[in-house]
Amino acid sequence: MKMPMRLLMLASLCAACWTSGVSANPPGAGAKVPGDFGPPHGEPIHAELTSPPQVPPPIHRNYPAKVIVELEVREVEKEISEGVSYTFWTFGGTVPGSFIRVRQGDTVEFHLKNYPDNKMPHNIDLHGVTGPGGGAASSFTAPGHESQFTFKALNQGIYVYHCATAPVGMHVANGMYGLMLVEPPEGMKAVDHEYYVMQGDFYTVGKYREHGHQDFDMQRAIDEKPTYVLFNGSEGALVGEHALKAKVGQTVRLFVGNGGPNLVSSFHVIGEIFDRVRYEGGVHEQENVQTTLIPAGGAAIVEFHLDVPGSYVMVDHSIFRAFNKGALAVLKAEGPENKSIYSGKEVDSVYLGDKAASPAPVAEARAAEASGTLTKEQQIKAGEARFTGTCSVCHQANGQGLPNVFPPLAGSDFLMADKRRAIGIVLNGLTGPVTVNGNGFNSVMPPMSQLNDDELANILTFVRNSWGNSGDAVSAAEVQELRASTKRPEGAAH
Ligand code: HEC
Ligand SMILES: [Cu+2]
Repeated sequence: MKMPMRLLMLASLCAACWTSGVSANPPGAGAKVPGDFGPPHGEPIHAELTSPPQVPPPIHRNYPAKVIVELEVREVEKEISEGVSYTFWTFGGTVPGSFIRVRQGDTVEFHLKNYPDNKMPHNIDLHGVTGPGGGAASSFTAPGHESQFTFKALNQGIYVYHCATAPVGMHVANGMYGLMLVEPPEGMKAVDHEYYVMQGDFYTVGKYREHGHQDFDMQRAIDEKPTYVLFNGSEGALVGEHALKAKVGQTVRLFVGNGGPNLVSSFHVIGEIFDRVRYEGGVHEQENVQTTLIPAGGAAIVEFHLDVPGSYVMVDHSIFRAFNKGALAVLKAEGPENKSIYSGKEVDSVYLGDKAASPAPVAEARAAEASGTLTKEQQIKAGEARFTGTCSVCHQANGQGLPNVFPPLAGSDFLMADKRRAIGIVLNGLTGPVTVNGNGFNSVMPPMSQLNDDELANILTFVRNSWGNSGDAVSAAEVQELRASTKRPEGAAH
């Protein structure tokens, strides 16, 4: 007797939902669905896709169209950090993948091509698609093949897409994600610049900045312990000459995604306040936001205007990721000073770290080291680039230190007296009283053991040959030898 009673209740619940406002339209073919503006009009349009950090232009169209998207998966070897290469799996050859821009109500004919030289099958799950798997099942594609499926972009917003081929985590960790913008029918408010930035976490067998080709490390990925956390797939993607650009007085809109696979991003621009954030990529706006949370597999649209020139550093404010795993990008604003709003100095090397200097000499030295032709001069130049933002915060850019606080490296008798001791100081730090050029210091220098052997060797070669110092070069082998012979407590920087 109980079962029929239950069925009856279910039936009446359902009856109630037919008459509620939510389901005013009967289901089935021909139903009117919100965001469905009817069949596509006009000739099919080929979507213009862009590589990051560029965004395709606004759509300015007042009718639904059929839009053809052609995306090719490429497995490519690229630089993840200076001197470190990694095999990325990509949508369109870049990490993140090509930016797709359509209008709400558009019918999207999606073509996924898997480049013949690729090794893996791939597919695509678009979070902006209504339908099981977001396209994943319909788009499974072997190397050298192409698949096609069609969907209607019913919901406006900014949506992540990603590969969903097993092992899904590995495909995502290798860079298989990107963004699709579904513009509202009336378009978006005009701004001066639109840019595409996407965070991701990467897992390599070698440690941070360990040179050479690095393989994916599955166990690290499972443990959620990334070696790199990056914007746009490389440490150098958005710094130096690749920094984003704008002018004082202009407005900037960033489409910020987070591909994960694991980490949630606390996205922050140092020195700016977001005027508006469409958090979680939805339609609601929050105003005057300092840091916005972007989940893995999520995105946000942030907008701000620039009043003061300078370098604005974008970070994941889980801050070790920014300074020790690479999650740092720069927006450079040019224009006249506005001292009534901000009186300070322009570039802050504390926030830029070693990215304040040009990485070119570092790359040059590494190439020379690999070919066995490294000269002292090359080491000095490379060391100077890494000294900036690493040692200069305390010992100052000119090596003079600060009286009673930080001892000088310039003309330092203590430094020059013992090369091996100097290597040990940088590796292991220094505490207790020391006398440098007759002046006493009794403070603490933290260990700098996060530096690689060659970075440390180059820095010390620079320091020992600058500001009146002159000495022989320090080799990576000398650093390696001392590092290996040093015992450190469990958990101390390696
Ligand atoms: C956070 C501040 C800080 C940073 C960063 C720092 N040092 Fe030091 N350093 C100190 C302090 C403080 C001392 C003195 C420690 C003491 O009193 O025992 C010192 C001492 C030294 C000495 C021995 C004294 C001398 O002047 O000859 C050397 C050499 C040295 N540092 C090199 C470096 C190098 C190279 C780097 C960058 C890789 C670096 N330091 C980064 C604070 C720092
Ligand atoms: Cu894939």
